[in-house]
Amino acid sequence: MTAGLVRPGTQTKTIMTRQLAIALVLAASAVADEAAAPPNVLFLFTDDQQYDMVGALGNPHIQTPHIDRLVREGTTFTNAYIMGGSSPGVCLPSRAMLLTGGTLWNIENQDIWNYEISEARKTLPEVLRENGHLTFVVGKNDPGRTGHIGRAYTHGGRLLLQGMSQQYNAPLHAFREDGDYTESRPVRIPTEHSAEIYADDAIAFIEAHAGGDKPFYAYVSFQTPHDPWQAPERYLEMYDPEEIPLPASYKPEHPFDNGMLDIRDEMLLPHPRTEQAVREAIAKYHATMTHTDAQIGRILEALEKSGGYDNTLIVFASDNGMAVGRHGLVGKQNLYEHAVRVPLIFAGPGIPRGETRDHLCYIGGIFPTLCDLLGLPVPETVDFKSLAPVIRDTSASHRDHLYFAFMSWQRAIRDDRHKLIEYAVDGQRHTQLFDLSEDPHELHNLAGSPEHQDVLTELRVLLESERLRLNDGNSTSEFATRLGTDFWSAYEALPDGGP
Ligand SMILES: [Ca+2]
Repeated sequence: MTAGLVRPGTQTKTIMTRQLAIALVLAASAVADEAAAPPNVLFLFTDDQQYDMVGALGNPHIQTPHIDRLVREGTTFTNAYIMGGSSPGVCLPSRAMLLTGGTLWNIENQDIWNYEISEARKTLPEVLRENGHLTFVVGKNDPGRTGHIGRAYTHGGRLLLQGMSQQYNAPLHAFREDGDYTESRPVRIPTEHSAEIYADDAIAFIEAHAGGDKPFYAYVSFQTPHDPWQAPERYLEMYDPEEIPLPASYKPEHPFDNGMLDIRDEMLLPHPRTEQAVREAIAKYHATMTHTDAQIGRILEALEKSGGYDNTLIVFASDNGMAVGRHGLVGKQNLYEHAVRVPLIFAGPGIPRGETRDHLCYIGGIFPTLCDLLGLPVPETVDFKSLAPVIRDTSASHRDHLYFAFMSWQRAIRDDRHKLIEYAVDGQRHTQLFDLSEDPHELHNLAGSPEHQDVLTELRVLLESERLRLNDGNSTSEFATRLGTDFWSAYEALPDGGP
């Protein structure tokens, strides 16, 4: 093309042609630089969103148009889980696993009242900051201790430095560049909803930095749809309790003591859980989710207007699920699918569009996955496996099974078909065995079925080997070790209680 512009014998035109050629080379190298520019990362994280609370994943009873867009534009993991919880506030260990990439037994300082992320493990935002990203945080920070915020983030919006609050009038702290929150006092705005505040601050950050020299990592951590289920009236009006179908696993009460029947979450609905109370709760829960989805829509729109959308990796996930009437429970202090299974979507450069993956995985894998996608080395302290090979090639393998634990009362394991849950509570053992391929809502306990005894035995052997491999009851954390030894000593001392 440049050669075609040269007209021999014309000095001026030759100079002009040279200038044009140089300009073209510069333009081409600018394009090359742009193509090679590391992508931004936008991490949208919700609180207590059930895995099936996404319209595009086959749930016609909830409206999530903006998360649906991410499903259409990205790759969705349909069997993504957390490992369980070491406290009734499952958010804490879930987020500590996410931020550090450590398993439930390798996150330290787990005491719920003194919870802090250890400096021994670099967090995902710390790694990105060290590699040239601007790092931004807004919303719920849980663990509430703030040491890791100072280490990890260059920028921030308003922060909730506790596990939960009212959605309006939330006690929010201004981000501090020095990372020192000892003198920080929260500010409350009675008329503004937390999700709108977090979206406002995320949008302001994106508008200020999307066109800058450095790529950004923006972590938008909503405190919704966690209760209290509050949203503007027009969202509440979208869901008529009379039209909400009861969950397939609805029960008025849980059939036995799982160790957590008296916890705060379980008091959100009356005993027995009436059909009407469950329908009303789900209506408000869904309204809160749809309102949060609308805030996600605002953030995505701002990213598009900034010109940064096409060069931004977007991750969407939640920290744990909820029961809200399933199995007679309300909270997340259990190992049923509705508690430990969560939505997980990746979208953006290099991510297949409109695809799903059914590989068994943990959301703790987000950390090494983002490192892989950004071409950064994964710290040795990260326990979870990267999902990048599976994102690129659906025939790649990931895990054969997943192990779950809840405090000192429940342990579980699932493979690609069956799930075993073992309980040892107050001198009683209970065993549940579900065939998830035929019974995804965990309705039919097969633990007493003669033809399933081989499967039961196999899963118990696997549970024991994973217990040892993961150091459940024998970890570096005194707190986690105690939870493990308490469960396993009770379990082994008690006779098999059957289903
Ligand atoms: Ca949560």
